[in-house]
Amino acid sequence: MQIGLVGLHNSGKTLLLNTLAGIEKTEYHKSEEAKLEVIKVPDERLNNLTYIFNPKKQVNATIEIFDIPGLRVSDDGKVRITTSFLNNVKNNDALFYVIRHFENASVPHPMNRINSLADIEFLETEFLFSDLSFLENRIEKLKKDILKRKEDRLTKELEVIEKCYEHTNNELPLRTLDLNEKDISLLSGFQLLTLKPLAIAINFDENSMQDASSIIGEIKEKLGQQNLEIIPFSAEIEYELSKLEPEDQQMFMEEYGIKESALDKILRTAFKVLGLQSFFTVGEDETRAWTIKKNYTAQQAAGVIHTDFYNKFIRAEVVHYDDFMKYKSFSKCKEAGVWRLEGKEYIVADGDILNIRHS
Ligand SMILES: Nc1nc2c(ncn2[C@@H]2O[C@H](COP(=O)(O)OP(=O)(O)O)[C@@H](O)[C@H]2O)c(=O)[nH]1
Ligand SMILES: [Mg+2]
Repeated sequence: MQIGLVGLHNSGKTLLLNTLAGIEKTEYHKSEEAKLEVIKVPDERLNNLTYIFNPKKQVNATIEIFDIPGLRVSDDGKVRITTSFLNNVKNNDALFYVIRHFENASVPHPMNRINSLADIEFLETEFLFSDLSFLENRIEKLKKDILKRKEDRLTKELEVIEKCYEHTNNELPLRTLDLNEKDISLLSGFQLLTLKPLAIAINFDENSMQDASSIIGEIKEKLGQQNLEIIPFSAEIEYELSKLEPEDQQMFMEEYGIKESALDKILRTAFKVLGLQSFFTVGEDETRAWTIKKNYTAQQAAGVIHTDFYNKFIRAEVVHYDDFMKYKSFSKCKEAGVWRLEGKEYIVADGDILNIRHS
C-alpha cells in the first residue's frame, strides 16, 4: 500500500518526505527523481505497551510514501500534465496533494501565484479530464464489443462506466460518487485518478499559518467536499523542528504559535485514507504494530505475521488495547472477561492485541 505526494513543482513535497524520513537538506540534491521512502508511523498506544512490557525492542507500523516529481512550466510557458506524471500518480493506492501556500521569492511557483484553492482545482480538473477521456474510450469499446457478443458481463460494466462518466462529466470527482463494493472492484483495475482516496496537506509559511483554519474552511466550501481531510503544516518549520533536541522544540513551537508537529497528523491521515489499521503483538522480545487493511479476519492478520500462522491457524487470543490499559495484565483481563478466544473469521478491530495459536 502506497500513498503518493502530488503537486506542482516547489510545493514542498520533497522537503516534507525528507523530514518524515529524517534526511538532512544537505544530503539531498534537488534532482527531481521519483522516490519511495518507508516511513515509521508513530503510535502512542504502542509506546504505552512498550512501557508496560519493557521488551528488547519496539517495531512501529510503516507506510510507503512516494514522492512524485512536480509539474513544471514547459517551453511554451504553460504548466502541462505529462504522461509520465499521470503514470506516476496512477501507481498509488491513495493520494496526498501537497499544496503551496508559502511565500518564498527565491523559490518560484510554476504559475507565479500563491493561491492554494486554484492549485487544488488545477490538479482536480486535470485528473477529471484524464478520467473522463478514459471513460469515454471505454464506453465506445464496450458498445462495440456488445454489438459483437451480448454478454451479461459487458452490459453490467457499461452500466457502471456510464454512471461514472455522467458523474465525471458533471465535474465531480469519482470519490464523491456512491458506489457499491461490486462497482468498486469492477473499476479497481482502471486506476481512475479521481476515485483514489485523497487527503490534502497545505504548506503555509509562518506568517499565513494563523489564517490556516479560515482558508481551509473556505476551500472545503468551494470544493463542496466537507469530509475531505485538509491538514495545515509548514514544511520549513517541521524541518527545523525535527533537527532540534526535544527540550528546545517547545520553545521553538511557541515562537511560531504552533501547538504540535503536524507530521504525526499527516501520517495518521495517510494511514486512514489508505484504509489501513493496526493490531499489536506484545512479548518480552518485542512490542510491535502490524499494518492490515480494514475488515481483515484474524486468519488474514495472522498471515501478515507469518504465512505459517495463516496455514496453521487455530485460534486468536484477543484483548483490545483500551481494555488492556484498564487492567494492564492478561490475567486481570481474563478475570474481567475482556480476554477472548476468536476463530479465523473474526474481524480484527483497530487496536486489538493478538496472540495467534497455531499448530
Ligand atoms: N519559506 C519556505 N520555503 C519552503 C517551504 N517548503 C518548502 N520550501 C522551499 O521550497 C523549495 C522547494 O521545496 P521542495 O520540497 O523541493 O518542493 P517540491 O518540488 O514540491 O519537491 C525548497 O528550497 C524548500 O526549502 C516552506 O514552508 N516555507
Ligand atoms: Mg521534489
